[in-house]
Amino acid sequence: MNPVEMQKVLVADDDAINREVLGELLMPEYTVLLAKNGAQTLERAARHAPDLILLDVMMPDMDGYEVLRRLRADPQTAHIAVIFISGLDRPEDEANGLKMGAADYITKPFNATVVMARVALHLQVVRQRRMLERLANVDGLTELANRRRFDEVYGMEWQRARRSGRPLSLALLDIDAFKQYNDRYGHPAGDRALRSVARTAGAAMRRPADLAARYGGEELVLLLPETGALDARELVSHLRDAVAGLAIAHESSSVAPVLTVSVGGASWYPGSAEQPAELVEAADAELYRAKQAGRNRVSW
Ligand code: GH3
Ligand code: MG
Ligand code: MG
Ligand code: MG
Repeated sequence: MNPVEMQKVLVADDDAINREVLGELLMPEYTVLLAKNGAQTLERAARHAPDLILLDVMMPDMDGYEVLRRLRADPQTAHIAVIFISGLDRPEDEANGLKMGAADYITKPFNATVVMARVALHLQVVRQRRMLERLANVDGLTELANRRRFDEVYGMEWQRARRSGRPLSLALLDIDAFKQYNDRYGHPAGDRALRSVARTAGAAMRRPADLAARYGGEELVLLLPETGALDARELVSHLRDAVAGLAIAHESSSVAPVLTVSVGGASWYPGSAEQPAELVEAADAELYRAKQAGRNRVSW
C-alpha cells in the first residue's frame, strides 16, 4: 500500500521493550508513532491524528484511563479509536476499560497474531465510520459540504457568534442563466461547470472555520464566521471575479459570453434578537437584488 494511504497507529507505553515489540509488529502494515508517557500520547494524538491508539493502562505520569478521558474531552481527538493494552487482566479491569469508551482491551502478555487481528478489525471500523461520515456530510457531485452539514455547522456557528459577540456573514451564490447553459451544452457539461464553480468557491475560503456548501441545485452557501460585512463582501467579490475568470464559455447567456454567478450576502452582528433563518432570508433578498440589477454581481 502507498505510505500516504497507510493508516496511523500510535503505540503508547512507558516500557521501551513493549513499544519496540509492538512497533516492529505493526510497522510493515501501518505508519507507527510512539509515545512513552501520557503527556506525549496526548501531544502526538493532537498533532498527528492517528487512526488508532494502542494505550498502555499503567504509566507513571498519567494512567491510560486519564489519557483516554482527556482525549475524549478534546474535540480534536475525541473520536480516535483506543485499544487498551494492559497487564491488569481481571475481568473487571477489562469491563471497566470498555465502559470508559475503549474500542477493545488486550491483556499482557499479548499474542502478536491476536494484536494484529484486533488492530486490523478496529481500523476497518474506523474506515467504515469515515465513509459513513462522508456520505452523510459531503455532496457527491460538488464534493462540498452538503445541505445537512451546512445546517449543522450553521447552528453551531450561530451559537458561537452569540457567545463571542463576533459577526457572522453568510452569502448565497447562484449561477446565472444555468438553465440555458444546460439547454445549450447538455446536463453533463452543466454538472462539470457546477463542479468547477464549487471548486472555486471551496478554494476561496480563507480560514478553517469558513465553509462553502451546496445549498441546493446550482446554489451554494458560504458561511464566514468572525467576519464582518466589509471583509465578507470583499472575499465574495473576489470569488465572483474568479468564477468569471474560469472563462467557461456560455454563448446562450444574456449576461456575458462566459459562465457567471450572482451573490447575495448578509452579516449578523450579535446583540440584535435575530434568528438564524432571518440571516438566510436577508442573503436571499440580496441575491434577488443582484439578479434584478443585471446578474454577475454581488449585493450585500
Ligand atoms: P438565473 O439564476 O440567472 O435567474 O437563471 P437560471 O437559469 O440559473 O435559473 P435558476 O437558478 O432558477 O435555475 C436553476 C437551473 O439549474 C435549473 C436546473 O436545471 C439547473 N440545475 C440545478 N441543479 C443542477 C445540477 O446539479 N446539475 C445541472 N447540470 N443543472 C442543475
Ligand atoms: Mg506501563
Ligand atoms: Mg437557482
Ligand atoms: Mg441560477
